[in-house]
Amino acid sequence: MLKPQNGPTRELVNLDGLYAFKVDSANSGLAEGWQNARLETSLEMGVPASYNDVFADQEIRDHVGWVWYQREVRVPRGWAGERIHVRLDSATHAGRVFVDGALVAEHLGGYMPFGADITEHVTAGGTFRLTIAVSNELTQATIPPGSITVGADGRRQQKYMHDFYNYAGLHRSVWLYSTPAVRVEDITVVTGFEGTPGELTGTVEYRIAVAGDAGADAAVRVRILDADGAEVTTAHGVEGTAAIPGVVLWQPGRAYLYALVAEVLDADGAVVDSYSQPFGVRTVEVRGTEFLINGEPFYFTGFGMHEDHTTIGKGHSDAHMVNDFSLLDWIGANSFRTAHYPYAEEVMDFADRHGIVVIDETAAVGLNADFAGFFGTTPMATYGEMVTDETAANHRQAISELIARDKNHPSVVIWSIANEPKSSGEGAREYFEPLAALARELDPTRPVGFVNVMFDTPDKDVISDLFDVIMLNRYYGWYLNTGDLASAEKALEDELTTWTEKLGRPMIMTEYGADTLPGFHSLYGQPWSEEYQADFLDMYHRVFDRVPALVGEHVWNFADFATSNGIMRVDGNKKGAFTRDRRPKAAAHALRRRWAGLRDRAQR
Ligand code: BDP
Repeated sequence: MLKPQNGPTRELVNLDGLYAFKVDSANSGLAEGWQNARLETSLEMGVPASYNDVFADQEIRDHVGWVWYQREVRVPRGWAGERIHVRLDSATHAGRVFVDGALVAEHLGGYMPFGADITEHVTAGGTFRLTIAVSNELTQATIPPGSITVGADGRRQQKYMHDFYNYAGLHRSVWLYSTPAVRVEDITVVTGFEGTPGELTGTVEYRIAVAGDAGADAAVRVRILDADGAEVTTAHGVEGTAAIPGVVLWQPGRAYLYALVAEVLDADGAVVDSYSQPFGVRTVEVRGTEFLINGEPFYFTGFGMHEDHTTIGKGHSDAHMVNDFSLLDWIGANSFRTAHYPYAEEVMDFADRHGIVVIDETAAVGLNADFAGFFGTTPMATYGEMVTDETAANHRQAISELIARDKNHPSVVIWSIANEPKSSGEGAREYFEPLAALARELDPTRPVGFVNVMFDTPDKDVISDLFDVIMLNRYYGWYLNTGDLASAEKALEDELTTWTEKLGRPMIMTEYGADTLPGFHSLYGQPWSEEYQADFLDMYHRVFDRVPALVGEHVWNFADFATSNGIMRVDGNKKGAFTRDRRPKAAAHALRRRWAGLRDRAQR
């Protein structure tokens, strides 16, 4: 799926900014036809942002159901004869898009782009009323799942089994764009290289999908440009392989991007459409217990993160993004995981440009009824009862859409298809076997994994052999052996040794962390103190350094973040190395020292 772009044959108009905003308190807007007229409201809401924390109004914050956004849009007058499209980079968790009352697009799943060709509904030079209804409901069928209950005051309440606040709204940009009728619809790039260091030749296998009636004489030309925009090679046809002699590899910490310019030509050789797809030449491979990037062992340092900030919630903001990447650089992180959903495409592009390695995760978090006690949800069996065929269908959609969106990002080295699902007991293997196969079929070039929960130790887990890497979230010394780092150290090492013996695959610690109250200090190893967080991480690092199959450490979490209410959380989850407003805790300085020392190990 191509990101809209400006180019010689395409134009792009950004529709971010203030929209009229209305909360559909009775969830009757659709039936009453709110899409057919101006919204009756005095509220305005900024896009992109979560709406929850913007208004000083608990009813808006806690609302379960639809909210409505509306604005007038003028179509550029030069667009006559072009195809005109609307695109939402996301609508969390479900979106319906109306153009002057006509439903043009709908989508389920809160972190993926969608849109529609609206040419038949609009006129170049004219205006139209864009109305977007967004629902934050999570049900048994959605990814992530949830359930809705009704409180004593009659208000609906959203329950879910994941540990981050259910922010909602238009979190990412909205676009209007033009394309020619015959156009480049999709591009897939797979890279490799051969030769000896200093004399490498890159290979670029490409596949281009063309939409519209191109006619028998139409042709596709591919031009590959280097980072300075100089043409390095050309190719012809909708698929093929191009060679880049003297290729510069995309490497962790040393990004280098080429562009593949795909052009559709008419019978006279004139360019009908042109799309420029950035890509990097690199390989990823699992060999034994090693994780290789460009044939070299790679050791992950970094965090599981969240898209989470005060006021804007999960809204994308370029300035906040640059700040987060600056902090990753400051602390010496070479990678992160998009816990627990796909992040904004701007984030993925930034990682590509700056050589940051990414574990890319679907929004399948909380497929685990064993968490009922923790989140106060109804006890039930995970497979067959909580997770249904509909969940599985939406999970397949989530995997397919993620790979379609992110397949060309050199930064992405692993697909994580779920976080902490139940991976033991009846039903787990039946559920995950087809999903692992689907991910591999859609992308045979990247390792596939899921993130294993602490209950499903190697003696219980029944699915990890279906995956290329073992990704573990462990909380010895926090939820288990609380305050007892000596026992935690033994338990952790024993478990990692058992995994190595059982499967002999590379392991990444995708979460380990301790809640920490900034400013709370203790001489006595007390949980929640800044000293305990640093000691806890030190203990894990001692163990990691003794386990050769452990190929990466991602601390939970990069920064403190908002969660739902619960007796385990005080104003959110406090396991950040940074506070929610991005100030370093003592552990951040300790991590910075460790990761500076690991640089050589990470990028040999
Ligand atoms: C893990 C989850 C993560 C939580 C974390 C925690 O993957 O989302 O925030 O634990 O408890 O279970 O802090």
